[in-house]
Amino acid sequence: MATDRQHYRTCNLCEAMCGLEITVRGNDIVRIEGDRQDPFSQGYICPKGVALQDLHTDPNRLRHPVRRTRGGNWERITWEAAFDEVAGRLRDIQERHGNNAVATYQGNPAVHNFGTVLSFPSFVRTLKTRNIYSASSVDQLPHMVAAHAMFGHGLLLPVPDVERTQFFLIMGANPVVSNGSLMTAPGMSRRLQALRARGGRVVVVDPRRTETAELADQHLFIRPGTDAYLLLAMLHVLFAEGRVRLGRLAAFTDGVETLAAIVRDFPPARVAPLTGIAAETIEALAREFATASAAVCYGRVGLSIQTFGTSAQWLVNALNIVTGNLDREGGAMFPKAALDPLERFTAGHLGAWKSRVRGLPEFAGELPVAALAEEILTPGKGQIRALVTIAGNPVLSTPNGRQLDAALATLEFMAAVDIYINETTRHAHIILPPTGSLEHENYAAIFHHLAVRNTVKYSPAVFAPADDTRHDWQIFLELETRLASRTPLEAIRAQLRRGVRLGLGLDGMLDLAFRFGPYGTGLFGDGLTLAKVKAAPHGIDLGPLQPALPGRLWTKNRRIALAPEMLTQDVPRLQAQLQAQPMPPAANGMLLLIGRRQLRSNNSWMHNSERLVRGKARCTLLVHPDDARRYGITSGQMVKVMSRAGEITAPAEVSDEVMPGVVSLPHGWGHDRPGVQLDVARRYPGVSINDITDEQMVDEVSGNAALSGVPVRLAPVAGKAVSRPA
Ligand SMILES: Nc1nc2c(c(=O)[nH]1)N[C@H]1C(S)=C(S)[C@@H](COP(=O)(O)OP(=O)(O)OC[C@H]3O[C@@H](n4cnc5c(=O)[nH]c(N)nc54)[C@H](O)[C@@H]3O)O[C@H]1N2
Ligand SMILES: Nc1nc2c(c(=O)[nH]1)N[C@H]1C(S)=C(S)[C@@H](COP(=O)(O)OP(=O)(O)OC[C@H]3O[C@@H](n4cnc5c(=O)[nH]c(N)nc54)[C@H](O)[C@@H]3O)O[C@H]1N2
Ligand code: SF4
Ligand SMILES: [Mo]
Repeated sequence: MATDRQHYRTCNLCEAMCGLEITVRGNDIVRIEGDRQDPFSQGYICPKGVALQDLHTDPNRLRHPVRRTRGGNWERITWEAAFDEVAGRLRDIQERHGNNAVATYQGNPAVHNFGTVLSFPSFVRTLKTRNIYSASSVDQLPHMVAAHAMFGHGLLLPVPDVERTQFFLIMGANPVVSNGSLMTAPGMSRRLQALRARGGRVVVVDPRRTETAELADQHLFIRPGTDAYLLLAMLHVLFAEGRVRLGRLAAFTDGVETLAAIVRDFPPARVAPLTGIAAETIEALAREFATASAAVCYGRVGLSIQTFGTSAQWLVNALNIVTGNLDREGGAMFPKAALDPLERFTAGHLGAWKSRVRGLPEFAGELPVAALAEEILTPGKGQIRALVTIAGNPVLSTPNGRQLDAALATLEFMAAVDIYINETTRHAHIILPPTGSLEHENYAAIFHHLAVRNTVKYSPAVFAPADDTRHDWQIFLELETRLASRTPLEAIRAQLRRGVRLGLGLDGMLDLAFRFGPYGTGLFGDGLTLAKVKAAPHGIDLGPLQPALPGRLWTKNRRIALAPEMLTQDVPRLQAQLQAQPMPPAANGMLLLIGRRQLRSNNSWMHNSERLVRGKARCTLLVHPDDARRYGITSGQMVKVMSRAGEITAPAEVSDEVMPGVVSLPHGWGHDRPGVQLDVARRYPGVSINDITDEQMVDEVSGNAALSGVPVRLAPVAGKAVSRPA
């Protein structure tokens, strides 16, 4: 009889970094629980962490490379054959059509995998293509553009000091369900309760009365896409009433006068009809924020995936700055991680080149994914002919997924580094599946940098990798080595690089990063090393967040730019929209569609775990009772939802948790496409909201997709859920 062993590691599924205690007997997982000794998560865990065991044993998870046959079946091939064929096909297409004919798309789990974080960038550089895409542009790109413009680095992202704030203004985020984003903070309910228990206040601004709003002191419905106006009006009040106090930030902040002049045009009374929030409420909110002993405004996905995404993120930062709450205890602060991503990744640049067809700007070398389908479908020099997807499912997660789905079918060649044959990877010619997350070591390089407390923790592998499998990073290294070997001399260099990286391994690279990072003392001395981190299996507490400015600023003059031109360029568009109110959709009798994250989903890819999907169908359309009455819709009835891009049919759930004029559908569903090999998910397919989001709707500054606030019409129908292109 094998005995039980306990393994400790950090869950890599979402950003919360929960400590897990995994009990293993032989090769089996007995149970997964929260690790109470983890100094950061203190035992908190959500149902997805428990479902890691289902991923580990999932019979649909690929364990060796497969090639699609002419008949549409999949055959097993060797790793060597797979690497040679993928590299050979990509190189051949680049030789015939130019480097830009090959595109890459990197999805969300890549950021949760240390091996990929380390090795993917150099693989991509080897391709020398401008067609680089990722989930960033359906997510946090506006945060990065704003941070780059204001603080000088796209990754210098302020994090709410939830532990010490006394006023927490949450806009377009639902951390009680999402477990926090660009704010790594496991156990948000407990943290919000603690905040209120110490006399602090929580205010949530959201078109839906969310699970987070239920725990708040106040919830304000806001019309989707109008947050920038609310923030401008709050700033207007602060300037008009002489409440602007930058404190120590004044010594290194430029642009206060410019901002003051901009906000003059946006008094609360003017923006109230547009936002749906009364002028007195806006005034009171601004005053409360300014007079709290420590306050922080935090805006997340709901503020970035909208047409004024970058403006909204800019103004969130601006509100924190002009009230002196940036870089101060209880405000918005900059964590200090043991591995500093700012040193490792580019600070960013915006619009150094544009996408070929629509002219959307690059940021930090990436183009907005809203342009991907048209770049594949539009003939001409630079047309995309081949694609490599890495840990991404853009058919379900990017706007107008139907169009992209059709575009992928036209590619000359597609490869996917992925664990499943899903809605996207079914179009691949070759799939290269990496080891499962319990089969490799990990370090949350990005999320320690976004955490509400400084900690460090290493996650060893729980199981040895199965025979003849490869880790993500090894896959990229093999592809890179082949692609970089165009001449004999290059081949020798590439082999040398490969040798060094294989020799160091992930541990070697991590050890060096710690030694030369903020807590290290180089090769000698008693600073942080990997050995020290490994000796603390539950993690090491490095203390609360500390003020870091102006030293940490990356702007050339080491000053904060409160109103840089990169951001103020959007002000005329904001003014024009205000003139045009009421906004066109409402005038045309249309509703605005928003999303809805759910605790037991993780974007599109964890619906193959029975324990996460069983029970009542979750892919429902929330409709306010007033709208339901108007359209003759009752709960449970099928409703056709139509947009410019297409139409889908989903069951209605009539509820006043959404504001009138707004409907909500979760994303990441729609698993019934032909060829998808997800046996459980296919039984709970749902429909994909992104079949009707619109790739033409973007935040104009960054090109980020505006997935929220899509104008739609409704029609009650008989029958079951279906999805159809327009
Ligand atoms: N309408 C709407 N759309 C949205 C959003 C929204 O709120 N509303 N949210 C957006 C956001 S924030 C994001 S981040 C995107 C996510 O968009 P994507 O990243 O494109 O989608 P995911 O569903 O996360 O897909 C993850 C893929 O990675 C694979 N995978 C899982 N683990 C591993 C691994 O260890 N290695 C490899 N190589 N592959 C792995 C899975 O099989 C799956 O194919 O969706 C966006 N789309
Ligand atoms: N369980 C679970 N957890 C997850 C994920 C998941 O899919 N499932 N995904 C992970 C990922 S990739 C990310 S990026 C994070 C995202 O983390 P969050 O940003 O917390 O994600 P959401 O729950 O989508 O919260 C967005 C909120 O914005 C609201 N909203 C929509 N439009 C607007 C608007 O115009 N204005 C305002 N003010 N609000 C608006 C929505 O109603 C919603 O409540 O979650 C991560 N965690
Ligand atoms: S909250 Fe996120 S990190 Fe924590 S257990 Fe759930 S999925 Fe894992
Ligand atoms: Mo995301």
